[in-house]
Amino acid sequence: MRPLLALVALLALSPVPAAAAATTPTCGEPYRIDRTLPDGARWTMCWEMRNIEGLTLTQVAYTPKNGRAVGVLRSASLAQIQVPYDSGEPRYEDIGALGAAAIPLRAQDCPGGERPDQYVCVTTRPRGHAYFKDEPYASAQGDDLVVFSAFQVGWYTYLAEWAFGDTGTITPRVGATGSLADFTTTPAYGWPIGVGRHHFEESHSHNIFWRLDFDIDGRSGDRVEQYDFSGSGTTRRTMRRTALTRETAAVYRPMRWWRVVDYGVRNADGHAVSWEIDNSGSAQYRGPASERFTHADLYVTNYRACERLASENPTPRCADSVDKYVNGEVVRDPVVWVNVDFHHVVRDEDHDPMPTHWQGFHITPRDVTSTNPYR
Ligand SMILES: [Cu+2]
Repeated sequence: MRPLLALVALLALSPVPAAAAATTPTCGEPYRIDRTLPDGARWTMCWEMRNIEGLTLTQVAYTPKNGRAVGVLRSASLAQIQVPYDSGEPRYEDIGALGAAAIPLRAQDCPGGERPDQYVCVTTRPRGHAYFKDEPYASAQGDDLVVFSAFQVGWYTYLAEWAFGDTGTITPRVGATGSLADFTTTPAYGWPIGVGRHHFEESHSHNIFWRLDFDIDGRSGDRVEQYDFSGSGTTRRTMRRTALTRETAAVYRPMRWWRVVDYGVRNADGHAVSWEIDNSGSAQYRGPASERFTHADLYVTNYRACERLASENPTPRCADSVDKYVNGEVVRDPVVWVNVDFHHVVRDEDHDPMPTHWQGFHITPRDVTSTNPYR
């Protein structure tokens, strides 16, 4: 091998490059979050309260215990909350000015944490067993860094939460609480609450979209892949990888997942660093033809600054919804849009104040470290 090629090969196989400069957040106080969890893993990022998207996290980087920092997301935010009622009307699109709807948090709303301003909570929360085995005995507890804000939208309070695990997991979720909209309907479209069968509350969906601009150690080299495992009803399962090289509207199926991978960034085993996306927790709401943005569970688009929301996109000279962002472009800098839907069939328990119902998805590191990240 010629020296230059040898050097290139060596670089390609080296562990996550020492991109310390690229993974140090450029924001100052109070917008900077830098938290080392009890086991030694570290997350750094910046937060901002955008007028449209509300809580937005940028420059998100993960440093495994005893490892090097790796950039994960350039930005992450909510991209729409659509609330269509089962009778067909109304059909709310709740994101438009989420930043103005932020609710001030009291100390008790941010247990054990800090409020860098009155609308944001940064705290650490136990996650249960990180691992546990008997022979030889080994056991540890895991923790998450949690960043969240609350928003008042009509009757509902939405809790927008991001949990960053010491194992590198990212769990975005939204809780809906507050008060029911109190739409009385016919038995066909609702559920009786109150005494007897006189008052039917209308069923509805909360269709939530997240926008994730992945940048695995910088903008270049990120690819999105879809994995499927065929063989239902047979003894064998075979893996099929589909590279999503062009913009895509993808539908969830059992045993299907996606990952964002950068083949130019490798762990100590020489495996490409990637983050896997599991969107198996959705009710998969599909609206009418006029709401095509609800017709897929995960969209991959090439980065465009003006593409901010999944529907009712507010930016001039830009398409209106995520289904239209998908127009055959080659994906060089992927943005992933995740759609998770919850069908809320109201219960007696939902009387005011309504208990929180949660929906979200999981992002899991795949080959970011070459071994158990706790080691
Ligand atoms: Cu609801």
